Amino acid sequence: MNNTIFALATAPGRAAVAVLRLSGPEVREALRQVGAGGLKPRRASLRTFVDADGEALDRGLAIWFPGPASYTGEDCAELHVHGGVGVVDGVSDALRALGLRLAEPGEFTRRAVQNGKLDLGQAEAVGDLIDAESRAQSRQAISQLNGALGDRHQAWRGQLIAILADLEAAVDFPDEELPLDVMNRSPVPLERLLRDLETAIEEGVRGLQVRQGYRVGLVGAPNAGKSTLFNALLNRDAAIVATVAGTTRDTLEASLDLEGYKVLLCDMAGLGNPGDVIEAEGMRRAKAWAELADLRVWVVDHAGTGDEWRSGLDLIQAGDLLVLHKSDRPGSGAERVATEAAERLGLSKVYTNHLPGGSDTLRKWLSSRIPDDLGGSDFPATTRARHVLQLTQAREHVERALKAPAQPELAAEDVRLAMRALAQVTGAIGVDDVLDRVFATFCIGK
Ligand SMILES: Nc1nc2c(ncn2[C@@H]2O[C@H](COP(=O)(O)OP(=O)(O)OP(=O)(O)O)[C@@H](O)[C@H]2O)c(=O)[nH]1
Ligand SMILES: [Mg+2]
Repeated sequence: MNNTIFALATAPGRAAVAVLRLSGPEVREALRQVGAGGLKPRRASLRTFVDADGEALDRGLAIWFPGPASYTGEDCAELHVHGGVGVVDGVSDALRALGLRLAEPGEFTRRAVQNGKLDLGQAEAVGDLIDAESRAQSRQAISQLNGALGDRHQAWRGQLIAILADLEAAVDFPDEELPLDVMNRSPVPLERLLRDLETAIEEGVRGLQVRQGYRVGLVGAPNAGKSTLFNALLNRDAAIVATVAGTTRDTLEASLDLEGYKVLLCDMAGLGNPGDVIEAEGMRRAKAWAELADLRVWVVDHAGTGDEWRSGLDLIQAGDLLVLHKSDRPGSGAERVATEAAERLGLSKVYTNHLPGGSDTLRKWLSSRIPDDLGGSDFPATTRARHVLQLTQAREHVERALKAPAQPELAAEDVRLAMRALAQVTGAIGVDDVLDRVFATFCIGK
């Protein structure tokens, strides 16, 4: 019975209901043994669950999902029991005593992939859906679970098979009477595919931002008010605010939800001349985070004097935001020169302060900018570095294939490699069906 697995599908701990999930060849027999025999497929039935001695463990619902029309493709079942630790342990012990094994992490979904119920992208989407902290994350995962990734790759695969068929024909039957344009017609679909792949790779940036969180870094001089803004955006006292310049040294990350998108906000050390090794390390970390951020909020003291306003300017990029903070105090030369620098770089500008409602302008600006950056008519199907990597490999092969128009055998090899790279995204490896298509579409063979 070792191949039949079970696991608690709900979170452990006290709850109204807990769901135990079972999958494998011995599920039907196990159900019978724990007092849940005679179930109708996919119908919830009330049963008293018992152990091997016939002692009642709980009364709850049992559902039987005979394979292959089940999540894993195998025989599956769910036991809905009362969510007390004692009940869950009792039923788990009874299942273990019958020889069922506790599932490994992700094992149900892995079986679903192995049995062809889900492709790899969909399996990843299941994980993303469970981890989703914002509406955008869950929407993106659902679109992937519905097969966004698989559908697209299926279409590309079809295109590559057709291209390969042309190229194979040119290689294998050079003297036969091929349609004249066969040799010349593959560049057009290959070029179109190349553009599609490039778009998909670019989309990957957005897909990752939605899935992992859009990274916003607060950059500026010590004492500019970064931690004050960090706390205001988070609505809690997360970072220490003090009159001492150089209060924040570590990079502090916290996530917040803006318009349904997950945002990863980072407070960091003020930039300038470090007083000691700790400050120097803090500034090094701050710069590293800011460079990788999707957006830098350049915080400048509205009432600042001297050259402090410049801090962090070298990190700021077009499209970032200038925040003139402490706007409750009279503006100074810093306001003017920072504004000029911002105009040169094409930055937007807002005014904030620590008074109630004083950071609303910043929140509003972010709430419009982030959905603008991440939104679109669809969520991208490219959501992880793994997808981007495979797509980049596929693009390289398509590019190479395009460079070898006079050598169809070389081009064919690159098209095959491109297919392999794409197949790895969805986990559908195997290019043998290409040959079938060659003959089916061309009718050249006998
Ligand atoms: N008048 C005024 N003072 C402010 C405002 N915001 C923050 N301060 C004060 O400015 C000082 C520095 O604020 P912080 O938020 O700690 O500044 P920081 O940029 O995080 O500073 P470091 O962590 O040292 O880099 C504190 O004494 C705050 O009380 C504001 O809008 N107006
Ligand atoms: Mg600080």
